[in-house]
Amino acid sequence: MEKKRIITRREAIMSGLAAMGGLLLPGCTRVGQLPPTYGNILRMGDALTYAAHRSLLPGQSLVREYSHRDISSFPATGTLNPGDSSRPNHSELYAKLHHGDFRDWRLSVEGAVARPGLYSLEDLMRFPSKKQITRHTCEEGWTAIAEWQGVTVRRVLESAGILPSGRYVNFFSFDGWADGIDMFDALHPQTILAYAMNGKQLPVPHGAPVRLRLETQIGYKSMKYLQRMVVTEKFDDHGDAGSIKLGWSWYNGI
Ligand SMILES: Nc1nc2c(c(=O)[nH]1)N[C@H]1C(S)=C(S)[C@@H](COP(=O)(O)O)O[C@H]1N2
Ligand SMILES: [Mo]
Repeated sequence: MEKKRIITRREAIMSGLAAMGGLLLPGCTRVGQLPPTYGNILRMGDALTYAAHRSLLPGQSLVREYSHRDISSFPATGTLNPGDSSRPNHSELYAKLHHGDFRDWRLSVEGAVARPGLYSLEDLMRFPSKKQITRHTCEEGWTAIAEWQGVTVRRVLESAGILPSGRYVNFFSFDGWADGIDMFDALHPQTILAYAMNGKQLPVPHGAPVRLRLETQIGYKSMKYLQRMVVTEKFDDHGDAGSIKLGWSWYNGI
């Protein structure tokens, strides 16, 4: 990992801009103000929120950050341990990695990047780290505030070198989830791969060893138990593994 040529900030910004240009340039045949789920009648609401967020809000506006005294209790929901053998589709690999304190865990960064690679927890921790105290909003109606620490997705993508054709960043987890975000949200300064919560190593129920924190969208977009991060040119709803089949919006900005 260390031997890799680190992409310059300028190169990263240029390729990021090229990627965003595909989304945002008016008059471009690639749809700008419509989410990639446009055309699906069940997803009509997405078009409105996506259009509003992508055209009315200033580029990359930050979500509110809180102070330490605002930190609240935080329930863990959904999958609480992908390696739990009582789960129907439990992951033996996850159980093994957990047993080894995640020393052998690697995040695979793939797809439309110049330098695909495997990143250990140590590799991710070697990047500049970012802390943020934010409010999580679950679609079930509860919210909670915690401090998250990690590396920006942007920094990791800079290291891997996003190809100009990359427009989406897709995530895959040990509990079988697959989901994607557009390059605009991926490069957002508060979009991080979090390895710590409230000053401690990320607990297993909250997504150890590394989860996404996507502060610009609703809770289910912050994928826990990350295994792969894949840059693609084309939108993918990930079929049965994706959230759309559950009736959940692909884009759910807050
Ligand atoms: N891999 C994975 N990611 C996930 C989930 C899950 O079950 N599996 N649940 C989602 C939902 S609905 C929410 S609200 C948050 C919950 O995070 P928490 O368990 O840390 O509260 O994670 C999201 N990410
Ligand atoms: Mo949720």
